[in-house]
Amino acid sequence: MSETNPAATAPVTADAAPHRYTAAMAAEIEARWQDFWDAEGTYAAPNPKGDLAGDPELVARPKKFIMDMFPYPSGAGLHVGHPLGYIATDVFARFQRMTGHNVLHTLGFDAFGLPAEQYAVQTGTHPRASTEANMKNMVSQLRRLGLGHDKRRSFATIDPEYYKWTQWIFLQIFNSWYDDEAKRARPISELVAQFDSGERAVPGGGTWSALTEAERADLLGEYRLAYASDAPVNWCPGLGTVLANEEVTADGRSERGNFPVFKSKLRQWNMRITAYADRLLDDLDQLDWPEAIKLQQRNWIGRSEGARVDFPVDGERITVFTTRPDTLFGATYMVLAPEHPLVEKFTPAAWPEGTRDAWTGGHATPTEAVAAYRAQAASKSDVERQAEAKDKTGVFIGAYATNPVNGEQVPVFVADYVLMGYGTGAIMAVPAGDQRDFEFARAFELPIRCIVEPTDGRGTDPSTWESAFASYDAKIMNSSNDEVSLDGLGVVEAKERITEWLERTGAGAGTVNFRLRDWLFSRQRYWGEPFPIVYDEDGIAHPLPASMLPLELPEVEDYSPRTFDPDDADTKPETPLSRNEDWVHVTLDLGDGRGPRRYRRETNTMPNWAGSCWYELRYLDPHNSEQLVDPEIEQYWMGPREGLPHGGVDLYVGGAEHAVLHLLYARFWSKVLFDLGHVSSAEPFHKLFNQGMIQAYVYRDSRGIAVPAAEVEERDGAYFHGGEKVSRLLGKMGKSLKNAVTPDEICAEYGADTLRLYEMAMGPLDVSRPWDTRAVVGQFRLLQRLWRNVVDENTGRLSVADVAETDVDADTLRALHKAIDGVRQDLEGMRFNTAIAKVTELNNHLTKVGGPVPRPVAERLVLLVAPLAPHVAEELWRNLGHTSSVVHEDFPVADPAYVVDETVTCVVQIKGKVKARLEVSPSVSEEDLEKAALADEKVVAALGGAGIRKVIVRAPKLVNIVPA
Ligand code: ANZ
Repeated sequence: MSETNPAATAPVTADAAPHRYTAAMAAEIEARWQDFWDAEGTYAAPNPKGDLAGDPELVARPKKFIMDMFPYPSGAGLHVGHPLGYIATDVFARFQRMTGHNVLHTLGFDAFGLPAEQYAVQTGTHPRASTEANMKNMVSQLRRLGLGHDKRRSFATIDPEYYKWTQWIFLQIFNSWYDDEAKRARPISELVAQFDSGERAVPGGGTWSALTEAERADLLGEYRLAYASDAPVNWCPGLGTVLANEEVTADGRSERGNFPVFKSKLRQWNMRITAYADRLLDDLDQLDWPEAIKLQQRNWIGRSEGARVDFPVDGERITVFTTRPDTLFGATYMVLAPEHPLVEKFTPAAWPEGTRDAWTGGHATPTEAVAAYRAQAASKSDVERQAEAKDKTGVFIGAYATNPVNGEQVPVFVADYVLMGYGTGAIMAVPAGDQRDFEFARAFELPIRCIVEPTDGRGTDPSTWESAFASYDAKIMNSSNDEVSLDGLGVVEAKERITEWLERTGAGAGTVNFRLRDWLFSRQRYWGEPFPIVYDEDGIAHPLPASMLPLELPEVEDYSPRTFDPDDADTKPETPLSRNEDWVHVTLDLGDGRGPRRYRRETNTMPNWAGSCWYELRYLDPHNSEQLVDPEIEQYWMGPREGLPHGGVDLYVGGAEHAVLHLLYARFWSKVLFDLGHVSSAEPFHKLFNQGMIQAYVYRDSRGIAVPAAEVEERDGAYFHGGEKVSRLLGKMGKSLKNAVTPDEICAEYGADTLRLYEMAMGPLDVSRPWDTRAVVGQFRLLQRLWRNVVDENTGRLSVADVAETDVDADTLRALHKAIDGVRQDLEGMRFNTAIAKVTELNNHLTKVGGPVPRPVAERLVLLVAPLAPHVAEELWRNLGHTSSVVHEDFPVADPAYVVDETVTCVVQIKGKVKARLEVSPSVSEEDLEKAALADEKVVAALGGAGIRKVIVRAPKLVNIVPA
């Protein structure tokens, strides 16, 4: 059977009863209420002030800001997997509205980025044109779902009025520095004042006033939170752009496009996110996020405690970072990363006497050997270099360093297993304790000294070992000099003692190292925010004054990126904006007292992450053209309060794939804006929830090519496409796998309320689940029964019994109040699937009882359904005679008198004789019942200390105990 064959469901839509709930009726009801809600502004959330100010009674309520990760308007449109999260937040938002909150819920578009540009290149359409067409399509798809968005607050990141503020934030970041003592960002002008007054020494001596403009710019560049630098960056010739570390996969390829990525030295913009490493780590503790995401952020930030140790070399020194300073006595050689800036300085013209052949790589001089090795290392990715299994390569640079702890001369190598981007780019090698060092030492005939007592029986002679020995439980040995002895200590104590010695003698110090690198912030793209930066004739960067924002993207003839042979590491990026000479070269008066001058614009653009770094703030005050966000409005929706120590959005729902990209970047921007006093919230998203994925079956023919799922037929448990047998596997849903089901199809067949219910009923929200079009009808039938319980299908008239609650039978009242209690708790806890199960149960109960449903029950049933299936609820609510929207009604509250479980009597027998009776819940588990029976006084007494051979439990009514 086809997955979306309309014939399969025809019987439920073609119907005799003229007022039955059908797809056609759903379509009519849904369109009508959607128009009504739009016209009435039903979902408008009032601000405390400004252009969106509104009903003071609503403003006075506690607020809830409920947000989705906004979509990228892809040309493929939505499939039923996309709205899963949007429906969930909508249900939750509606529930919050009905429980006394002022709820902000809206949706915008993240619309800069690569796909639009690639599509533009393929088709010759301008990225703006295709992006806008895609957004239009998505807006209508989303509208059909009846999402209760405050549409006044929607925007796209490509709107100049929006990216004006993205650029403005860039300028704030550019114009600030991180004060390590105060542990916060401060305006760069305050740093200048410190240099100028002498309060802070100008590095290298001299005074601020004696520095040239270029020298000042360079010095400030060392401090600015947004800075340009020439560091090695991830260059991806296949995409024609540089990438952030977060955009490079574990095997050294671009996350998008899967092209090789190389390290290349290019002048690029960076964000000094590393300054915030500690705070980004610490504040995680207070966020209500899934542990898995917190862990990914912690690992990405990668805090390592250890020590910095200096190894003298000819009056200079090599500084290493180690997490194991306790193994210093076992350091028998050193390694510098091939790119380490000191390599040249320490490499002599000739091999020193006694150099082993194995160390030279067959080269006549150290200079030659190092040059050849560097060239070889440059062609490898970091991951290839670090691979545990690979043969260790390297060359001796012809120099020796002094191990500070024992004065030994240890040879210095370059080897690619040491990375420039981590620690200090140099290590002390301890072959006995580190496997990579062990393998290297074996390959290069270097000494291996046993400095921890192996606990695995291998003995203390490393020449007999097959691997390094690593354990935190072992004791240190062979590790003492005249001043310090680590022998016999455990690792933790030894670390402390040696660190203290290093600090006392000045040979080193305890330190913390982070894995996190600064965020590479420029891209060689057209379709992104232009940088509000110009360069003067001396190449000094100047920020544009805020009055010149937004700096709009110019129209260009050719917006395609220049891409290259994906494997050619020696290529250089070219920015599309640089092709527009008139835009690039300008005469401007920056208002800095220098008058009009010639400038060259920055032609890189910002990465597509920029726009999503602060969008939650724009939702608050979307039309503000004077300020980023009005402080009072920001404080109202985002400010810290009880349960929200750093403030932020109350609920943020989206995919788990953004753990270290968007979520880390957005937290960083928040903290900078907080430090600079622009916002009161130091965290953007207090509670995060990751929804699961909707999966779909992928059908493949014998060649492994996906065939359209809608054309596949099932016969006797096998699947066929055009007569050919095909395989079936669960996978992603999407155009490329030819298994996409669109919300439009389902809405046409059943209506949006059914789609909403089905998506919410499929399983717990955080779990992935397979889509099954054939199962959707189950929720449609629920709505039909609901309808039938309130409206007469033949006359279309209300069919409820106008009686008082006191006249309702006790069973029904119990069913009602239990449902209210359960649904309330489930909606609050985002367990939408179990909430639907409880609504279904109540509805079935009413069907079973038969007769007209008492009005007090019918009304509350409709209210319970309202967050989940808002259109049908609104329609029934009005049918019940109400004149105001169900959206703002109060959610029912259960009467506790009916919620307490009834009990049943459980008989406890010993050897078949009744010894006790227990009152227990009818749903008691066998385990609990057994425990309760064995703990009962009478049972204990009757057993009289005898052991138990067997307990037979038949919950909830019987426990039979057989004594030993
Ligand atoms: C001596 C030592 C002895 C080390 C031992 C380990 C075990 P984490 O935990 O990830 O911070 N290291 C330091 N910088 C490096 C670089 N740029 N490239 C490759 N390796 C580097 O790892 C820190 C450890 O990784 C450091 O501690 C250093 O080796 C190595 F039994 O120093 B260790």
